[in-house]
Amino acid sequence: MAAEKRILNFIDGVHTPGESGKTFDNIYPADGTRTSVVHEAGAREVDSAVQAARRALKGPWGRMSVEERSQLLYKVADGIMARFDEFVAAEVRDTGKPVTLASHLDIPRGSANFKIFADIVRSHGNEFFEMATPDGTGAFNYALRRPRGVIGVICPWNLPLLLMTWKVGPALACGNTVVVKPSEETPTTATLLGEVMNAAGVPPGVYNVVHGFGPDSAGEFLTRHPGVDAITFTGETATGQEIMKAAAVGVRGVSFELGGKNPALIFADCDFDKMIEGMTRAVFANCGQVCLNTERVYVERPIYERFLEAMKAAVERQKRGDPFDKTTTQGPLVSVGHRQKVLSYYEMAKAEGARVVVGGGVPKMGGALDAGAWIEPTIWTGLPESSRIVREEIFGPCCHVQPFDTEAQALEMANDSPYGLCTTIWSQDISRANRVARAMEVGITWVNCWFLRDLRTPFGGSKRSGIGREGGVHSLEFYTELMNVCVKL
Ligand code: NAD
Ligand code: 6OD
Repeated sequence: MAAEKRILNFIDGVHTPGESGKTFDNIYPADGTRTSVVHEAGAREVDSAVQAARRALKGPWGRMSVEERSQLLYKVADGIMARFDEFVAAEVRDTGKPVTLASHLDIPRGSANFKIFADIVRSHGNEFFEMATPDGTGAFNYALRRPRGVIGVICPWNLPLLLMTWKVGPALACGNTVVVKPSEETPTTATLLGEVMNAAGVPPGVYNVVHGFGPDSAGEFLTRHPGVDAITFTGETATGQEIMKAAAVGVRGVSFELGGKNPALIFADCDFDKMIEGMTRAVFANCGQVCLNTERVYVERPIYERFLEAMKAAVERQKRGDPFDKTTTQGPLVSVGHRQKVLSYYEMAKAEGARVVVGGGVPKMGGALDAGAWIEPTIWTGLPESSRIVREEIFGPCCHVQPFDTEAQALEMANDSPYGLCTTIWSQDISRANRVARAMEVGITWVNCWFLRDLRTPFGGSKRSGIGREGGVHSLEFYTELMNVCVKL
């Protein structure tokens, strides 16, 4: 019998088990089987990782020029692509997402996240000001960007490699070192990346990975560690609040990408077929487990019934099944535990008297897949805007659809949320689309598209959806500290 796969921590360039010997299971959500055993990091391993990261700051990494660092990051990007199939398979087994999604989105973006920030740090200039002085000789000022130090990177499970490298890419490009805590649900690709870092020649201690959970485990040990200079986190708003308390000790900086309850505004003059194609992705991609997914849909009344029918038909066309099958479009949720949470909202919707347009339950898959975290994509209508279904982030393949009569009414409902991550607007009247986009209280608006990404643009949420913006040169704001040098002539 083949030995069971073990996922180890990656500290100072070495894959290492935790000293406590504690492990936890990594489950394939499509059928509930165990794919590997993960070694949990205790406070000791987290401390070793932070110490290694500190040493690396003072070692060869800290002395490298921007050009040398960038060349290593291009090698890391290439290294991911060289092991593309392994990364894809690992992401599919950890999350249950369809192999086509992992192949077209997660892994290519994992690689691109290193390339783009290596490009940006090579081309980005800093401020320079000349000034007059009373003695007439003059002076000049220039700003230097210096790394912040050791960055704690806490990640979620929905787009594991993509979201982790979205932070590690700029952090390393700016000369920092990192200790990453991947989600306990998806430990594999962060660990594989350790091998890629070593093969690329990234010095030991620059990239470290500790496995475990949040409270009283690796996540909390990392965010409370005084040797961590700043924390970047993607995950739930409630977790962000806890991490912020930890970061307050030592007055450390945070960058947060948090939850959302994203609206779509659909006007009767949209290109209907393109809109349905876009909205099918916006609501159901990754089984509704993208922070940018739409869970509130506002449709102008003349096309409301047509919209419901077309979306129902789109749901019925989805192919649910083996995530490794290239024709599969819907995989399971990430875990049976998460399905429990999503199903509790499905029950709540029924109890509150929602009209279920499609879905609403657990599908019969047949065979081994019945032990997986499968769920039906679901569309509801008929609930008031005050309903918890309309206000709370569910993070599943579902949405509530509300008709509207005027632009002002649509805007009022769309903005009436504690969250402010993103919106998608569908209209062929570009003046109206712009007007509505500017009135939205969110960090990102897509017009006639959804999740179309240019990595140079600012990315992040308003209100309770986040703090700060990452992406392009905006990432430099968080991952570097500016120092002004004033030189009197
Ligand atoms: P989560 O907040 O439960 O967990 C995220 C990470 O935080 C995990 O690694 C977890 O172990 C760790 N963690 C939990 N408690 C902690 C603590 N007290 N201290 C330190 N670490 C702790 O989120 P999740 O369930 O993994 O991901 C789904 C959530 O993430 C959704 O709310 C989604 O909207 C959000 N998300 C937001 C974005 C964005 O860009 N805004 C992107 C992806 C996901
Ligand atoms: O595309 C990105 O850079 C990004 N941060 C996406 C976030 C998706 C949330 O699940």
